[in-house]
Amino acid sequence: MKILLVSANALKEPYPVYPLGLDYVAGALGFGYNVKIVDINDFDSPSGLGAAVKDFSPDFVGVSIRNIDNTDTINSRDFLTEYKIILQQIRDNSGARIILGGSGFTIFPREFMQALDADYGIAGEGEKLPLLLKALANNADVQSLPGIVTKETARIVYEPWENEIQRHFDPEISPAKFYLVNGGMLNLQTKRGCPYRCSYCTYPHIEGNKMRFYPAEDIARDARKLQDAGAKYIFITDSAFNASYDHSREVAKAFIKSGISIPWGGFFAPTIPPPGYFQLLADAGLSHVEFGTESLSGKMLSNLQKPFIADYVFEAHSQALKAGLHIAHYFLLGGPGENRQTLRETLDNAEKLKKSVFFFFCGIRIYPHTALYDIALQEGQIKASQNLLSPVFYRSPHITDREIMQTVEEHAGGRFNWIVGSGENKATKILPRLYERGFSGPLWEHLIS
Ligand code: B12
Ligand code: SF4
Repeated sequence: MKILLVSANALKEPYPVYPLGLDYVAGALGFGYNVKIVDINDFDSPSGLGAAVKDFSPDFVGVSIRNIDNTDTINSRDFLTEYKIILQQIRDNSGARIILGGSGFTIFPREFMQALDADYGIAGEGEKLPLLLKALANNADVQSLPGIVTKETARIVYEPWENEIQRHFDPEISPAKFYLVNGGMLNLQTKRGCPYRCSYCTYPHIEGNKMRFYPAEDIARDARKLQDAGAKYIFITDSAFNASYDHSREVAKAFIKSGISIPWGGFFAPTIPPPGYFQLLADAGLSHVEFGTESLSGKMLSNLQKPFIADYVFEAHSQALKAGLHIAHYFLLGGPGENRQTLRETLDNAEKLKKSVFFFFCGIRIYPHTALYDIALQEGQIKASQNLLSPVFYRSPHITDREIMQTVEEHAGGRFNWIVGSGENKATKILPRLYERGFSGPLWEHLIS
């Protein structure tokens, strides 16, 4: 049986992101199937994809839907039209049945099934694909399989995959080349799941609340494969790399043992690290720490259900700085309870975080299965029947987005490391130029003067 896996993500901001999920889907399919991965970025036009579909003549086409929209309150852009064109190319060039999956799909499975008129979908981990294919081959009832979605599915069962997980990465046949040439970044996952429950966040829904760890040696072996394939930088895609201090330390030690010499980075929660933590990670090649700080107001941190207080942020920052790491803090402003006072507190406290880049986003995207969804519903900002595939952002009733943005801009006073919104800021225009000149990695450290 021939299975074509398609990465439909053509977004190149902040940089092109390697379709890691498809390596796992290919790993789950194993050698029992004839599997080919194609990436929309490898074609000059959608008809190029059409020709590849025709040439391979698949029985099933799996389409990975990662991004729904660019999550930007100012220049909002969604990708539904692009996905419709991709599905049309597949249909025009084969009679294959189409299966959707991916993190974006998992947030809105029913909406995507309707909008794209696909045959099947898998909400959650794609490791379930062989189960779906086997059930279809045996004419069995697919509706009873957890996570399997059809246009008729009324209730979706989200069940984390507890069995073996295997990444299939072969630089000769994977779409890695495009990413190696454009930015040089590949990616890696060390565990799945986030144990925290921040009020606005989809990650615990996508990956589950229970952390499921991969053996440190296996991760280091995969990292080594990426390095040998020519990666200049590895991004660790875990929800929060340090959500387990023990496991992330094991990973760092395994990196050292297996001779990982390229820099790497990831998302971190600004909780208090054990002594020497960041130094060990720096010794293993960690170069960039991206803290999901979101606010530095005690009231807002509590409203957003963050697992830390402002003092923890200062401590985590200081330890990362001592280890010589590049640090960025991400802020989400305008959540429930945000007002002039909480905003002022956040901005004043940010001044205490030296040698850092700050990314300020205003207005929080409302997603189903989050506490923020319930708050927005109660406050009448959304309706229960509303289709949220088109982005809706939570607005604090106490302060306007405009005032938040203006206050941050004024406070920033033109400093390059204070970045408001995404994309349109003067400072963010530096990054594409650096990529063109052959630099690799997130590169936001170049914004610190
Ligand atoms: C890491 C990450 C990033 C990193 C990526 C770095 C890198 N080099 O990899 C950075 C910070 C750069 C980033 C940027 C952005 N991101 Co991001 N990111 C993530 C995150 C945390 C993990 C993604 C990941 O790699 N997971 C690991 C892999 C293994 O899982 P996976 O791809 O989901 O695949 C599994 C399943 O989905 C499924 N699957 C996947 N494909 C398929 C296909 C088929 C057929 C099947 C059956 C199954 C299947 O099986 C896989 C294995 O189990 C997710 C949230 C999350 N927890 O998922 C957000 C997420 C994907 N990002 C999101 C967004 C919005 C963005 C940005 C647009 C933000 C912005 N405004 O800049 C950009 C877009 C970048 C781009 N060019 O595409 C959203 C997408 C939803 C949406 N609203 O559109 C997510 C879901 C977060 C959220 N808000 O909910 N991101
Ligand atoms: S914001 Fe980060 S720490 Fe909080 S639930 Fe989401 S992934 Fe976990």
